[in-house]
Amino acid sequence: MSLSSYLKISEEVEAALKESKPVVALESTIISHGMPFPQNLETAMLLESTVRNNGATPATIAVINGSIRIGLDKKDLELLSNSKNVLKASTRDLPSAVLRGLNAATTVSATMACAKLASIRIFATGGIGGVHRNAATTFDISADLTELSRTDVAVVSSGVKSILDIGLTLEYLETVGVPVIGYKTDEFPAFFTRESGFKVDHRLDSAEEIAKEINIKRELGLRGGVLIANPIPEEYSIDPKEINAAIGAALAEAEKESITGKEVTPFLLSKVNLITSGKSLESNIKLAVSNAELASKIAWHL
Ligand code: PSU
Ligand code: MN
Repeated sequence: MSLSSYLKISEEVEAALKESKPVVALESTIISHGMPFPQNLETAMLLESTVRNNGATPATIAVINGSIRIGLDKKDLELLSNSKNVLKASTRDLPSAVLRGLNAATTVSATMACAKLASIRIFATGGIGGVHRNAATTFDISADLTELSRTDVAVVSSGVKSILDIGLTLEYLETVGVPVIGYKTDEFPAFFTRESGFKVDHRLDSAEEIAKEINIKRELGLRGGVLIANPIPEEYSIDPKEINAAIGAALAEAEKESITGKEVTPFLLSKVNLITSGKSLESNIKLAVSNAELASKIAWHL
């Protein structure tokens, strides 16, 4: 079977790719496992319109009935946002989701892998997965990092949540050769807050410069992605004390309930949202929009 029998690219995305117009990939786990309904559906549509308003074509990626879809319609987004039977698929789950004809939302890792198949070079999300705080004993390191080490797709995120060990995540990215660029910042952001206490590898102040670096990396034949860290807009950032208390409580609950494996991240996200009475969700939406905007601007120069 050829690749095209597994991969279905929407007409809109196909046309943009053919004409070498800017295309921005968007993930779907943020919809199915990252946010509650109906805000997840609203956000999925808002991210797509943000990309369009910035002159690029959105390509939300998921597996629908076993077919890898690049560019979804409203019905697909609805299914992902309110069906209980959507698998959370990281890269390793793609072959089985296709084989079994499943509906699966793609994480950052799987979205990168699928974007690559469609020759899409940039992708916007909220936050990526990383090294979990207790990774020394659990070995819980997100497949997002391994995918960044081998797949040539640039990812715009607002850093990582401090549900993770931010320092270890950055060490890991250095080890596997992933450049970490701070957009208008010297500090790696911690998702809800603009600061984390950790520096980025280097800082660039324009979308055009970022695109240049991505292009240079590609022209040098270096494998793997580039991580662009875009801090949450100041007005939506959350007081570090408040958010860290919520994260601490969520981590304690996960431990008490012995949550492991791929359930860990969705569990923590929903607990933090619950504890902050939706405040974290509001920030999450705003930063994702800001990332979609920046990714679109970078896409223009790739
Ligand atoms: N972090 C967030 N929001 C999310 C995710 C992570 O702040 O929605 C999702 C992304 O899809 C990411 C995935 O790729 O969780 C990572 O899951 P894990 O930690 O199981 O690798
Ligand atoms: Mn994990």
